[in-house]
Amino acid sequence: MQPHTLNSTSPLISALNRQKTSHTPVWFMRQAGRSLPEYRKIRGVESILQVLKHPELAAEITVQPVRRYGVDAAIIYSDIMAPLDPLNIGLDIKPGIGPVVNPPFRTLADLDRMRSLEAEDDLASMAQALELVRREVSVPIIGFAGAPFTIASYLIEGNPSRSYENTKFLMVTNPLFWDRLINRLVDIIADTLALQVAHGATVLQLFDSWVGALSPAHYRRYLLPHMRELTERVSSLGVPLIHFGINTGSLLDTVAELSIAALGVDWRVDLGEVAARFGDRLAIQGNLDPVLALAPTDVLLGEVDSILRHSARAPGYIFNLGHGVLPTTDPAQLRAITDYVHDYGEPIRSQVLQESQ
Ligand code: 1CP
Repeated sequence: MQPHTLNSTSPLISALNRQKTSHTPVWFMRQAGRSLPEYRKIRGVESILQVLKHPELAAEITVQPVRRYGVDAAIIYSDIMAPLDPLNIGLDIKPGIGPVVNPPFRTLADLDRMRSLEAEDDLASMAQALELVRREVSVPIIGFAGAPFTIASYLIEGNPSRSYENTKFLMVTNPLFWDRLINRLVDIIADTLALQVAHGATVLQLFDSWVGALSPAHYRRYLLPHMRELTERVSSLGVPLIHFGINTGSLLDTVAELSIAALGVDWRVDLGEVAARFGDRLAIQGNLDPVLALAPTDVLLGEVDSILRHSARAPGYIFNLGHGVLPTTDPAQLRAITDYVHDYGEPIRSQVLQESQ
């Protein structure tokens, strides 16, 4: 394995600054755990919320994929709902299901059930895990949080949903409830990200996984002002922020107005088009369909090659999947992607660019 480069000159940070890189950086959403045998060995059967109470375990799980794949970043092992766990809102993360909130948040009175976050105390385990990871790796550490809509969807629905009917209903019918809830979440998210930076995160990602369920008009009306405030607060931390959501093709023009460094996209968008449209302002991250990592290696690498070609018009580009690693993925496939992107990413991208000029 090649020695890791220092944080300040790491390919990930350079790409986020839309500068030239020694190789194309790559990491995988949900790279920590899931498909790794060494993860399953130490993970046990407890809820992830219990695992997160042991910083040395969380740190080890964070570092495993960096060792195994040689990826260009570690992402702290946590969950988008973890910062809400200490707030006593009736949260559980059920193995095989996901976040459950009982009873769900539906009225103004429910908001009083959620106390304020005291990040240094409430998230002390997360801070310790970050400090441990910082000693172990020289690649950048990505801190992350869920964005307000995606967290609100779990609080209001009470469980994973694909229609978000209660969330959308309250959003359009109860502006007082909606604005108060989202304001509370903006505070929690901004404080969580600030804590992560204070303890070693040098890149941040905001997961707005489910916001693609909204129309562009509703995104503008009910979320954009809050997202502006959140991303402006985060930009004062001085580290690059990546925005990610699935199914967000029709929202990208609006999302690109936020104070962010990079747009993360899924496979439903044409990467070439996104690179041409936003690459002069933002770094671009994505967008291999995670299902393709299950295909035979030659088929998979053909798809990786095609994505690299389509990315050429974005000076800042980070290879990633378009959503999280599927649990059935063979780790050797992720290693093969990483090696291919490292060896051929920049030669391919500069060749395509030259040919188009
Ligand atoms: O690399 C990593 O795996 C880092 C850890 C990580 C991250 C980045 C976890 C651990 N969760 C997340 C983010 C997360 N959590 C997102 C955004 C990314 C995405 O869209 O996948 C979302 C929406 C969640 C919410 C969540 N937590 C779900 C999805 C539920 C749904 O609506 O479909 C699930 C299944 C969880 C539980 C969870 N989070 C993480 C793990 C390892 C697990 C599984 C725990 C278990 O089953 O025991």
